[in-house]
Amino acid sequence: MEESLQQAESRVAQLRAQLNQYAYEYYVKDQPSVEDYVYDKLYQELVELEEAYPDLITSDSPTQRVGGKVLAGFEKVTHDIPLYSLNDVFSREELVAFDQRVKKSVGEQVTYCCELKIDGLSISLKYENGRFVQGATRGDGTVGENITENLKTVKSIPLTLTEPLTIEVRGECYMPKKSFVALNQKREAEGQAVFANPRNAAAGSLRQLDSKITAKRNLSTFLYTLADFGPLEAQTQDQALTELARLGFKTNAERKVCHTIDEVWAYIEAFHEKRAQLDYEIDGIVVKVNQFDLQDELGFTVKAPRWATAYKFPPEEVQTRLVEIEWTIGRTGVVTPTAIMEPVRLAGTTVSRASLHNSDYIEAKDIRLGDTVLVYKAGDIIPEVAQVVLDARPKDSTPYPIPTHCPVCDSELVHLDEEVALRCINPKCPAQIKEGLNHFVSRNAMNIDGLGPRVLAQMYDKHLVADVADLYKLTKDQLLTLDKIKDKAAENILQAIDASRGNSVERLLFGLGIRHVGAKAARILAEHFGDLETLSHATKAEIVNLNTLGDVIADSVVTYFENEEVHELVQELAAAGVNLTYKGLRTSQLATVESPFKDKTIVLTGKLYQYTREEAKEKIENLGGKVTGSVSKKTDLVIAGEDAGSKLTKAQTLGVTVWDEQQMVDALAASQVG
Ligand code: 0OX
Repeated sequence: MEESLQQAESRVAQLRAQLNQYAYEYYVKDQPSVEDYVYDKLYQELVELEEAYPDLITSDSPTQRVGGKVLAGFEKVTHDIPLYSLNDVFSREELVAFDQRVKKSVGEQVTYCCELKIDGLSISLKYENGRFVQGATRGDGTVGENITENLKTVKSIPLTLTEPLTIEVRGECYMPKKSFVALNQKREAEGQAVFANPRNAAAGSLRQLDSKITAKRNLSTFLYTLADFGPLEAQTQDQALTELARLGFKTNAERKVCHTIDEVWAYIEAFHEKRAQLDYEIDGIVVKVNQFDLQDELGFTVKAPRWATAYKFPPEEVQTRLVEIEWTIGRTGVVTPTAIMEPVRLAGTTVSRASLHNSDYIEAKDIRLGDTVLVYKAGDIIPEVAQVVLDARPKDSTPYPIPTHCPVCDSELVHLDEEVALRCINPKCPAQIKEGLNHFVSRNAMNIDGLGPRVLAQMYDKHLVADVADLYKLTKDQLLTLDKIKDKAAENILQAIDASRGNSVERLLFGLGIRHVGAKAARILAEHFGDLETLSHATKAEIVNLNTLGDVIADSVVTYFENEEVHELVQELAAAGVNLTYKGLRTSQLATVESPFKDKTIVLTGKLYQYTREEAKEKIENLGGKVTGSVSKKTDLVIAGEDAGSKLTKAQTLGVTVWDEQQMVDALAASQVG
């Protein structure tokens, strides 16, 4: 037995060394030396040995990269040496100015190490005696989150270094373009929301509480610096990168030491060209003073090193042809144009639709059908038409005729109160009514499942439903006349409609779609007036006196209830058994709620999975929290779901506490109504 344990021990060591070598060649060097099956066979042998001798399992074994326990949340990690950000430059002039500032400080002997600016997430990796012990996100540069479990699954991150050093290494974690495309294809096929770009996909993957999910996401890394170069010999950034590679890290091979700023510019231009061919996204070039002694002389500002700058590429633009302009009519009658274009690849996704904002935008840019247009992604996410390529305009082209009449009901379109938006003001416009029905059943409103836009549109077109009260008169036989609605679906729909009868009245109030009355105003009104009947007789003064709602909302509510048809609708709803009273918590009750949300100003951002944004908001508000839309110094807490973007970054910059979804869910569950 003793002997076999020893044998196992030595075989395990041998297997790990071999597997680590193969993995290094594959994931770090990008030069596989054996077929996958060779690796798989040895890996399986190691798994079996570790199963037989669990005492031999070590945290840096290759078998530990598959992910494991699910965390409740991410712990905070304080970076002893902060992670700096970079000052940006956007033009050759600004770059030259940077060069001049540097030379004025440290003289002409300066050289620059140019690196690709990888568009990923900054990470910091700690090694003790050559073993990976902790991995963290950048966070606000001073405090990040402990994502060790997730980073362990990233195969290019060595679990053991080639030397037993105690160091902290920094770099970028990213998702290769190919993996991003494959992931989105899979998500699309499974009906999940796709990621807007590889960066968001990488961020979403690193923010998983279940590291098994991260393990499947095929992330990679490029490391570029150390928190402290003490233990290494390097005198320059270029040597530092060589050292990092020697220790087993993946470094980017495209760096170049340049002796003049013209040479730097040539490097920038070359990679601007090559950018599309790279396997990973870059958003610019980082230019660093190469010599460490000169870096030390230049030092840091509060935020960034004076010895480096990031040249940011202009946003990617592509040309495509404008085929059609689609006009959609919203619930409030606003008519919005969307460009329908020949599909093109842009910044990682295929785009065929772009926002055109409003009719003024089309006129100002003289956008015409058949035009070749330049499209870019605003904020890297939403496609927009930047301009028309006039040289490519067809000779027979004519200005685009802005519609004068509603494309659905043909009534004349107007601009209300100097608005840029065009509106259809026919309250009987089928498009508006359909949108109104969609709004009525939506989650924040009556929350009726099973009634998607297509089903509702059919109900309306088949004259089963003309207004929201008609939903409560639907019969099973009527539902069965709709496409694709069979017995079970019809029953479910009827059940969902029936359940909504019992909703507290703020849902109905919001669902009626009174102009300017959002979910929050609806709740305030419902709580104060108690029922719809009382609210319908409220005066403007009574509403304004609540001190939380302004003139515009008050006017809108009063005007709404002055309409005779509205009274008929309310009577019909009452007759159909729809609850018209407030059933939620009173503010006086809120005062007794014990919860971490009480009296806190909270911002929700990113994608949530366990609740919708609105459900979360309602729950937090019921616990005495105030949910606002933008992050400021006054924000107490930001709840960041998957793919959270600028609001999260801002929170981190301001040092606002950030929770992930699970932390919120746990806190909601733990909160008691006293
Ligand atoms: C990148 C990248 C980012 C070192 C000190 C301030 C910035 N995104 O590829 N940061 C840095 O350098 C740090 N280098 C890079 N290549």
